[in-house]
Amino acid sequence: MALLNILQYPDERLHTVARPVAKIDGRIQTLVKDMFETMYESRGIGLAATQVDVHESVVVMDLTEDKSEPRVFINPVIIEKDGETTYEEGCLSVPGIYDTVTRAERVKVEALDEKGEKFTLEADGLLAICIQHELDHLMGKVFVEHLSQLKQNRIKAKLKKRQKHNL
Ligand code: QAP
Ligand code: CO
Repeated sequence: MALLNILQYPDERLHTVARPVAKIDGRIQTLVKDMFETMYESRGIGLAATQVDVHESVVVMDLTEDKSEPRVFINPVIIEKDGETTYEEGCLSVPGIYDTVTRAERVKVEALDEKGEKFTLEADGLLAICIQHELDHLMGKVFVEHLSQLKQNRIKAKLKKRQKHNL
């Protein structure tokens, strides 16, 4: 087991588009384990491989308080979406920043699990929001990019300043 380093916005590597996983082997299973460990340690509910500088299509998620519902999405694709909802989102790559994002209310996602089994999931509520947030990461998009340019510039300046002070 290992804790992975989480890239912090505005790191340009967060804009890398992930490639599909060709084969679910020991390397991917280790990546999944390490991503869960890293997410739980940081008290997150979702983490995309992009955020730990691995540019392959892997997401882990657990919306529970007691780590009882770990979910793995490999090569996920949203095949249906409808409705509209807003939520005050945050992100482990944008620590301490929360703002309102509008997304689809319901999504249907197709993906592989950690054993390579294909599954389809219909989600709403926080799960649907989390799926869309994490799939954005795989496409190189961070939630702040849903906000106005003014807000993005303010967030960038704030995080750069914070990162400079931590040198
Ligand atoms: C994405 O976000 C998400 O700023 C997952 O200091 C967010 O796990 C999906 C976190 C909202 C749906 C709704 C953020 C932890 C965790 C922080 C996270 C922080 C500590 C964010
Ligand atoms: Co995020």
